[in-house]
Formats: sequence, structure tokens, C-alpha cells
Amino acid sequence: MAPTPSPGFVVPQGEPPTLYVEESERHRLEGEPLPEWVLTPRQSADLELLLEGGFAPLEGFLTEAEYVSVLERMRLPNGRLWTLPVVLDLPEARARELAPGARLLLREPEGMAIAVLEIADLYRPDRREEARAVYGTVDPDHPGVHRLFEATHPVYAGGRVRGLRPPHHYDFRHLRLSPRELRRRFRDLGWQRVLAFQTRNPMHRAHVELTFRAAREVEANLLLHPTVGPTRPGDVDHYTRVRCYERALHHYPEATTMLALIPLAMRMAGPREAVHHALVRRNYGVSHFLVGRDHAAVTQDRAGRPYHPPYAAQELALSLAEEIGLTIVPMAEMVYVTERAEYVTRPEVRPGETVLTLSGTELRRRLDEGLEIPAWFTYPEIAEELRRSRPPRHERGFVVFFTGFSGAGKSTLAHALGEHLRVNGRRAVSLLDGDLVRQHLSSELGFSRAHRDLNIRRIAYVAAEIARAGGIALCAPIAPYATSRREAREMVESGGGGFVEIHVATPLEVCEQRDRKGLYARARAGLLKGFTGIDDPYEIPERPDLVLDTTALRPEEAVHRIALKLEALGYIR
Ligand code: PPS
Repeated sequence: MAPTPSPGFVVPQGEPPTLYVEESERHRLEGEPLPEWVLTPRQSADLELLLEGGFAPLEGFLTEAEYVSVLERMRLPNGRLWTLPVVLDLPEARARELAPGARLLLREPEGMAIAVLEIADLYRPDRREEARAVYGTVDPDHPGVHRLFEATHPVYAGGRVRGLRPPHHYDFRHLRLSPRELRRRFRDLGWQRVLAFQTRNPMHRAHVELTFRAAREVEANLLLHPTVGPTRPGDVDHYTRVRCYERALHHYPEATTMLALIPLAMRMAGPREAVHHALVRRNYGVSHFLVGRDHAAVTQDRAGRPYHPPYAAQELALSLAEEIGLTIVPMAEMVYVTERAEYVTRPEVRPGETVLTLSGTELRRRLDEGLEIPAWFTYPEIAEELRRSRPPRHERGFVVFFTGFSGAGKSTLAHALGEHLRVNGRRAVSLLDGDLVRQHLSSELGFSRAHRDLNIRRIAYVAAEIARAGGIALCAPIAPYATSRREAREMVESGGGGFVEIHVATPLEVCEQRDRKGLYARARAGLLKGFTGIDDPYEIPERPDLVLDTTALRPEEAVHRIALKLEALGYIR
């Protein structure tokens, strides 16, 4: 007897709306001298989803009324469910040149004009309110909150967008399917019920087992639908992940499962984001959506407290499933049982059985130290891909970032360490000393907060590129602000490099006494304004990897201590 199909949604029919204009209109718009804005990678990911219909019913970036309504009620003013802000943030100076009614040409980071925004309003959001509503916290340690407070421009421009052409990608084009293309694919394949799996991580055996099992239980085909938009800083890069997904795909029975990529920008907003992901997947034409424990969430804060209860995302998504228009499939936790040599769900474990799990942290540790990745955990070909992108630390590029007062000894230490590493290692060593950077990269900059931040951003950019290419960058700026040091770390780590922060904590009195360049004397005499430590702030690093006070420490001794630290961290052997 044929099994009775279980209840639930089937794939939606028809084509979702896209927001592109006719060719003649495109020529007309491109012929006009419009003000322009170069999109950030996040904005460009959001815009792509808007244009392709992934964010339907949105037809543009949220206006203030829509934004407030989404924050307060998780709904658009017309009552339609929408849980996360999709906004275009602009710097104050840019916003001042614009007004409601104006049109703004939106360019991709690479320069191609993608769309025109018809500005309906420009507004200044209350970011603390937004953080509270979206992330459930104002803790600046939360990566979403941090991005909102530190890396989001202060003015939002709302209004309809009119697409000129789809954004172009050169990577994995055969896997980047728009909502229309994906729906067509399902139609061609005759897939009636499709279960989508969202992820921003590589897939291992547990994921394969659980997705396959879930699809079988709801009698659906499976769509692996990982996001390749901006994700959480520190995540595995999408090139590596996609190679892992392609390899995972071979472990499903043929013709049951398909892989497609979505350029979705992750927020790490937990429950609201689970619903957002489901709404977007519905636009992509699926009928079922998997939601696990801690979906799209940052599990805990620095003190180990969860930002949301672990099942909050599942509960919210389940409670809104009818309205979203698809079946939410709660995801079970799969564990490996040694005695049976297979994966089962946690409740299926029998008393006395040995359960194996391996956390992301443990996996990263094993990769960093070049240790074995057990075969019960992942397939050998996936372990291989991960090893390629995250070689053991002693083969990887890294950055040593010295920070401290002028005259603290940063340059001396960076120079001495550089010599030590050149003598003892194989990796190329580059020195980005404060003064040299100011001469070659930042000669036009002064010492205002904005200029100092920009200076550090430039240093971090170059250092990240050096580390990405496998080299060692030694940076020695004052870097007085904690946020820009943190940003530097994120830039380097997101490029796959290691980041070691050393606070050269020589006291101000000692630096002033040394006064090699005579700058302290000039600052004390009021001839030099805004000098760090005298009349300009220095925020003491809270958690540096190493603290060195050079008052009574010879450079050789300091280098020895740094080398020990680098060894302990695994960067040198
Ligand atoms: S920052 O804040 O990180 O951008 O500063 P940095 O680029 O490291 O500064 C490089 C050198 O500039 C000299 N200098 C000053 N320092 C601090 N404040 C003021 N106003 C200033 N004006 C000039 C100073 O000698 C710094 O060099 P170091 O190598 O730290 O002694």
C-alpha cells in the first residue's frame, strides 16, 4: 500500500515578483545624472534578495513607519508578517546631500550599477531600541549588536528600489539559483514537497543524517540551501563551505537532494531570524523548513548566559508556520552511538550506550593543531577541505599587533621580533610600523579619532591581506581605541589569519622620560595638541594576548616572551 502523504504544505505555484525595470526604463535611468552610493557587501546581499523576490512582499528598503512597525510588532504596517529590518544605512554626510523624492543610484562594491532607490524618507534609528527588539540584548559583545553599534551608518534611507540588472557573481554560478530559477527547477523535477535546510557552517555526518532523516519523515525532497552572503565574523569562508556541501551531496541517495546557494546576509538574531529565513525560503518555493535548536543564534554571552532560550527560535517559527505558509520541521539533535556505529536522535540513545559529539570549538582546535579529525564525525574528503582552508597554525599567516603609548617600545619590539622570525622561520615577515605607515599609507591623516580609526583600518586591511596570503605582519601603531583594535582583529580573522594582540604597557611616565622624538615635551608645552596620554585618550586593552612593560625589560627578553606566547598559541614551533 502506498504511504498516505502526511499533511502539510506543498511547493507554491507561480513566479515570485522581481523588481527589475524594462530595458527602456533602464536606459533612461542610467542616462540621468543621479547621486550614487556604493553598497557595502551586506547591503548588496540584501538588495539582491529584494530584486530577485527573495524578500517579497518588500519592494524596497524599509521606510521609518515600516521599520518601527517591524521592530514593534514583527509586521509591516499592512499587517503582513516581517521580522527583521532590511535597511539601507548611510553616513550622515551622504544623507545630508539627499532628500525625500531624490533618487540614488546603487552600485555594487565592484562598480556595476544595480538599482535605483527612490528615497521616500531618511531617518535616524534608535540603535539601542533596534538591538533590543532584534537581538533581545544590547550587549556589545553580541556580533549583531556590535555590527549595529559600530559598523552601521547612522541614517537609514527608505523607499522603493527599481532593479537595473541582477548582481553578477563569478563564483559557483551554477549553484546560485534565484527564487524563480529554483521554483522552475522544482517544477521540472516534479518535486511537490521540498524541505529546505539553512546553514552557515560546513556540513558533517550528523547534518547529513539528520537532514536525510527529516526529509524522509515528512516525505519531502531535500534542498540544501546554505547562505553565501556575509555571515558571522570568523565563520569558515563560503568557498570552502561550498566545496564541503558539494562533497556532502554525494552521501545522499541520488535524485533525492539538491544544493543551491542563497546570498542571504546573516544577522545572528535567533528567533526573529528563524522566521525571516522561513519567509525567505517560502519565496524560494519550498514547502518545509528545518529549524533547530538555537537557529541563527549566538548561543551565549561572555558569562555563559544564553541570549535566548535554546528552543525560542523553534517555538516562534512553529507558532507562525500557517501564516508563513510552510511547514516548520523541528530539528532533532543527532549524536553518534559507538556501540551501534551510527547516528541517532538524542532521545533514542539507550541506557549504557556511549555517545560521541564534537563541538565546533573542538574541531577548530584539532585543525589548528593539525590533529586527526575522527571519521565518525565527518567524511575524509570534508576533513581534507577544512584542512586546506584552515591549515595548522604553524603553517598559517598571522598578525602580531602591538599597541601602547608613543615611546612604549612597540617599534623596537616589532623590529626585534621580525629579525627573530626571519632567522627562525620560513614565512615572509612584513613590518607595519606606526611611523612607516604614516609615511607610506596615511600621510594625509592627522590624529583626530576619525583619522586614527582610519589609520588602523588601513593597517588592518594590509595586515589581513598579508596573513591571508600566509605571511606574518607585525603592526606597531598606538591604536588607542578598543573598537578599532577589535575591528582589526575581525578583519584579520575573517581573512583566515591569526591575530595576537600585545599591549606594550610601559607606563606613561617612562615613555615621557624617554621622549626620543621630543614630542612629549612639545605636548606638555601645549605646542602639540591631542597627544595620546597627555590630552588624548588611550583605552587600555581588556584582554590582550600578552602584556609587556619595557621599563626594565631588554628587547631580547621581550622577544623571548613573545616567541613563547606564539609557540603556546601554535603559530610557531
Ligand atoms: S594611531 O593613533 O595609532 O593612529 O597613531 P600612530 O599612527 O601609531 O602614531 C604614529 C606616531 O605619530 C607620532 N605622533 C602622535 N602620536 C600620538 N598623538 C599625537 N597627537 C601624535 N602626533 C604625532 C608619534 O610619534 C607616533 O609614533 P610612535 O611610534 O607611537 O612613537
